[in-house]
Amino acid sequence: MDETNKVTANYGESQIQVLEGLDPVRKRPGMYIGSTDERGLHHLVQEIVDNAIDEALSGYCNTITVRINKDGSCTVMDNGRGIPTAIHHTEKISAVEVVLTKLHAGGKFGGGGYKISGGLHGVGLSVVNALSEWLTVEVFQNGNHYKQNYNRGIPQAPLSIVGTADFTGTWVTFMPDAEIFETTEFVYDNIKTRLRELAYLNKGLTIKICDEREGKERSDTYLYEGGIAHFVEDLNKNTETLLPKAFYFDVFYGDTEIEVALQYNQGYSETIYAFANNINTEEGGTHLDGFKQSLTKLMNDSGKKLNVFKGDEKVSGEDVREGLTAVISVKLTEPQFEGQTKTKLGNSEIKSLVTKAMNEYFGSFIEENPNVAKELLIKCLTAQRVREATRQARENMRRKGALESTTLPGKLADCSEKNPELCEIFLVEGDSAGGSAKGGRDRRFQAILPLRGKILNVEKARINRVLENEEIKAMITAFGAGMTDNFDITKLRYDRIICMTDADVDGSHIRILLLTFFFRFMRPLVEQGHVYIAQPPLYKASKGKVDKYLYSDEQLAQYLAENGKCDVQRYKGLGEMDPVQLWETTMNPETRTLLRVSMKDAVEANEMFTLLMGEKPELRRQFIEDNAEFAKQLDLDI
Ligand code: 1YM
Repeated sequence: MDETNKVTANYGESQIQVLEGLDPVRKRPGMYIGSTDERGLHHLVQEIVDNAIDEALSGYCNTITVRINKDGSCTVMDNGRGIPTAIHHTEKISAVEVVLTKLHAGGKFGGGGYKISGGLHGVGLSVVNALSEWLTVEVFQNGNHYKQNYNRGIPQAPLSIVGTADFTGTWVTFMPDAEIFETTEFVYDNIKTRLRELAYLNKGLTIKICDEREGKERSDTYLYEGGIAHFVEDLNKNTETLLPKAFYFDVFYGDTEIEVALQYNQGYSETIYAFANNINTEEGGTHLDGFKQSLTKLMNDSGKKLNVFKGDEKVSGEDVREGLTAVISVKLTEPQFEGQTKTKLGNSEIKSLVTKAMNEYFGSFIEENPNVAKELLIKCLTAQRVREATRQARENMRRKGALESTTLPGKLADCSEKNPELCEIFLVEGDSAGGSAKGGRDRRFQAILPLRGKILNVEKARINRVLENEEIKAMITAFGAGMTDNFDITKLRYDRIICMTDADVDGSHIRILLLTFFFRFMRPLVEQGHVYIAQPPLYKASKGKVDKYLYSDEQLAQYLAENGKCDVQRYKGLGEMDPVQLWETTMNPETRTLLRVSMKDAVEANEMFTLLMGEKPELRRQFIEDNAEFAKQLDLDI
């Protein structure tokens, strides 16, 4: 068998190398699917979808459907060749049963094909089977409809023919085992996000998802003929772009496929996603390195050639990537994943292949479109000048001791505890609330940083203005972990960063400005769950000597219904509460409620921030009209 041949004809059942049974999976599910929480549960769907994607990548399948059934089970269907049904020569059972009941270490069933969509290298189906209360596999092949049922990985009968079929494909239906999983309830949006990403990454493949659970009925279909070019245009859809369409190429070097899509927008942030075999390589790797290096080199060469750069003027990688949105996707037969989370591509040959492809395609693009090239080069030069000015501003600040000094900002009331894991910092809106918070806090572990007025909207500002902003400078020094590329979470001085703003429109606005700043400049803070939102009460109801704090209109209505006449005071701002009240209602860890800000999906978060905080007010207005309910929750200031 030719290991490097993408489409392996006649691979089939005889190639399967059998190893062990499924006991280890049920004994240690975490080893196979990471965890048994909601994340692990959705991993099951992913594993089966990965098998179907492999079949699509081999060129035999163009539609994949995921259905959440009425009874809470999940069905994954593809229209590929169907898992081989013939009897395996040594095991004396059908290949289907081998695939569903035997674990296989390492590469997928003896190699061949791309087998690339990640996952567990083909052990996925058997792992899902082992962790399902019941599972049904159906194969449509040779004009027959085959079916087999399993309970907790154990076949209830051999694979048998139950009818005829005039199409081919594989259907797997499974009910996750409640003995194994903390929750067995599938979350539609969770599955949907990944399926949409897979549709972008596999152009021409139709991926459908539907929910048939009572009261939750909905469905979505994804098909992107433009693949990652469409992805990039969607990422940029809330921005002003330089060119109406993304630049895109797709090339094969032997069995290795390289796809790049890019498009510049008028913003200042850099959004690059790199994938290897459909896996989001969050830690980067050789494909990303190759892309970045060749982009910088091509721009510099072109700047010289077109006489846009004077003398020995040069731009840096950062200058070239300001306002860039790009997706790099490579597919290869033997991916090597490295790094802490195994999301860094290690194959060294990929770097030179990406460079070669970029030179060939992006090189020709800028040669053939000198006017576009000039516009890009001028943008890079502007970025460079601003960066230079910023560097000087930073240098001046450093000399003045503002940025990296250990001198904490004057208005910070720090805590006495020095172990960051025990410490928290409240970012408080306004000086009067700051005063109450300073008075009410437990000074051993709670620090207070009052923020004056609105902080800068970093989505619309260049980095030099961001660095000049007093409130932002104060946060950077107080947190102690730097920002952007220099952000080092291990230096963080507080485990919890708590935004404590008024329960009104201004308060919500300040909160979203803070979140935008964290997302763009200190993203690990958000990713690793260090950011929280305090929940101050909206009302105080007093009856006789008893005060009751109420945190929503619903709570107030209920309280009033249960207690006849009482005095209701509406808190307009945190500043109206005295220190004791603020401690009791909002700051005391024993009694308070904090909302933790999480970021499940960076793509969606990016979309939200560009939309809500970016350059196109008309989109924002439209979004708010379309999402009146949601906007009410966010209390957006329109
Ligand atoms: C809903 C899940 O598993 N589809 C699927 C799986 C296989 C094939 C086709 C397939 C692969 C090959 C040859 C091959 C698998 N086959 C095997 C094995 N969908 C889903 N569709 N013929 C059919 O890889 O050469 C494992 S997975 F090993 F039996 F060939």
